[in-house]
Amino acid sequence: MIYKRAILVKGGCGGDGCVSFRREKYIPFGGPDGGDGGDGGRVIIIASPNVLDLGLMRWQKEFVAGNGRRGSGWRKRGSKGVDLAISVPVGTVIFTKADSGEEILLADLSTLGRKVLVAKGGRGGLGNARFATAVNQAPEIASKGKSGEERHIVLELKLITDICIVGHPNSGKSTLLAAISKAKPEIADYPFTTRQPILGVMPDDRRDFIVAEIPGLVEGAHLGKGLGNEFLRHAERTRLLVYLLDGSSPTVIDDLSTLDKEIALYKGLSHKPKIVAVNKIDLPEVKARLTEVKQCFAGLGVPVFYISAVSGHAVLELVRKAMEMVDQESHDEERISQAQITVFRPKPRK
Ligand SMILES: Nc1nc2c(ncn2[C@@H]2O[C@H](COP(=O)(O)OP(=O)(O)OP(=O)(O)O)[C@@H](O)[C@H]2O)c(=O)[nH]1
Ligand SMILES: [Mg+2]
Repeated sequence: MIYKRAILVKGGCGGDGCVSFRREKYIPFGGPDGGDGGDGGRVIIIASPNVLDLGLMRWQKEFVAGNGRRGSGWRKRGSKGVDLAISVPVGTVIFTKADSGEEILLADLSTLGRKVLVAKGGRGGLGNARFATAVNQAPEIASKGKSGEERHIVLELKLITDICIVGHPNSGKSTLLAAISKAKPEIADYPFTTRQPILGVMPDDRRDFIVAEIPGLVEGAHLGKGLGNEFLRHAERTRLLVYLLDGSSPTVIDDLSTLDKEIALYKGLSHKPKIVAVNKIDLPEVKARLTEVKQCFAGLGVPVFYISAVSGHAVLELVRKAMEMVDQESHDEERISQAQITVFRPKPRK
């Protein structure tokens, strides 16, 4: 899957204006009748449900809209250039590149059907009919169509999810995802089985919850170690993080602080609501250490669950709490977005 691509978008060129004079039987000196050129087409990017990644941009780097047609006699305007609509997945963020190389946010296509104009078409040129004046009644000039806007843009896909499961490699993220959703990820007893983010749908009476698993994080992930760094961007737009710890790891208590440190060091993730889940408690060695682990995690200040993704122990409780926290978070988001809407009311007339 492709999550980031830089492309060039170009609006179509405007068609040229036309130089033409009316010539008909019994109408001598019919006057200038050259029509204007048509405007160039625009490049639009649209969030579509049928596209899963930015794979279209793997080979194609330039996206050019259609050119406007030339004007013609009888004051006929050239036809407009055909607009080019590029479909991208919901959750694509678009940046433009400044001359300094800095990326400036242009649009965030976070809802289905949202679209943004990224390159305008050039204006069509004027035909000679437009240049006629009282002094110059037979102008032999027309203007050329303008070239379309040209822009280097960067598209970045950031998945929009309700719950994101993060954890060290082999902690059981895929097993938990398979247990709580309809996803069927690959599960194996070696690290980095999952190399791409995986989405699952968790059905509920009220609505479906989207759950994601991102590849395992290792120490230094925020600096690019392992696979995690590239995929942490998908955790940026989740409502809840589930820290999944491998209960059978001898360093399970330190694992939590390593994981939390990596998450905190990645921009914009430290404030996210979170749940800690210690997995694999069906194993005898984990059961033996459970009291000690519980004591260490008692004062964390976040909900902690002791689960077994394989046997399903306490998974339902974890899911219920997760749904409750996601609902709370979406209510908060709604309140904030409503508070940001300014309503302008006209003053009553005297
Ligand atoms: N006993 C026990 N084994 C588990 C449990 N959950 C996962 N496992 C095992 O742990 C191993 C790793 O599980 P995965 O679900 O692939 O772990 P992951 O975190 O997705 O691993 P990566 O994708 O490689 O990072 C598999 O052999 C699972 O069967 C559990 O609750 N109990
Ligand atoms: Mg996995």
